[in-house]
Amino acid sequence: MEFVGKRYKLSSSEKFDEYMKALGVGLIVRKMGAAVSPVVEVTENNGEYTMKTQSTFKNQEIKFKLGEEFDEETPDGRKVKSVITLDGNKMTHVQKGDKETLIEREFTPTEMKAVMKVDDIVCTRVYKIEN
Ligand code: DKA
Repeated sequence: MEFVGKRYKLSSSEKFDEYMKALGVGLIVRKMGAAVSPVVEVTENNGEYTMKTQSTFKNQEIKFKLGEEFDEETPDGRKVKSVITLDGNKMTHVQKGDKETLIEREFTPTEMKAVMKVDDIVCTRVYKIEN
């Protein structure tokens, strides 16, 4: 996969505050979440994927196999059951917890676009490639 090992840094974000609010994230964490530009990197080794999301607020690392449910702790501390699948350069990430969240990430040679949905909120975050 061409996006493996590339670093993508947040460059624009829409409706992220509404998204976090719908997930019950408190004001202070929302302010910190809004202030940082995380860097996302996906690597793969023998079918095991690692996705690292790094920022001065929090570093998160999840490990998963495509289509297999795993336990995830989100950067704001929710414990969810997640499944990630891949179709070409499009990654679909379903998180089941108190609420169900859908995160679709599309990787291209220049950027990664994440569309994050919860309730009727659609948050769009675009990350630009760093290397
Ligand atoms: C990102 O990957 C953001 C990930 C969203 C996490 C949900 C709420 C976090 C609150 C700081 O850029």
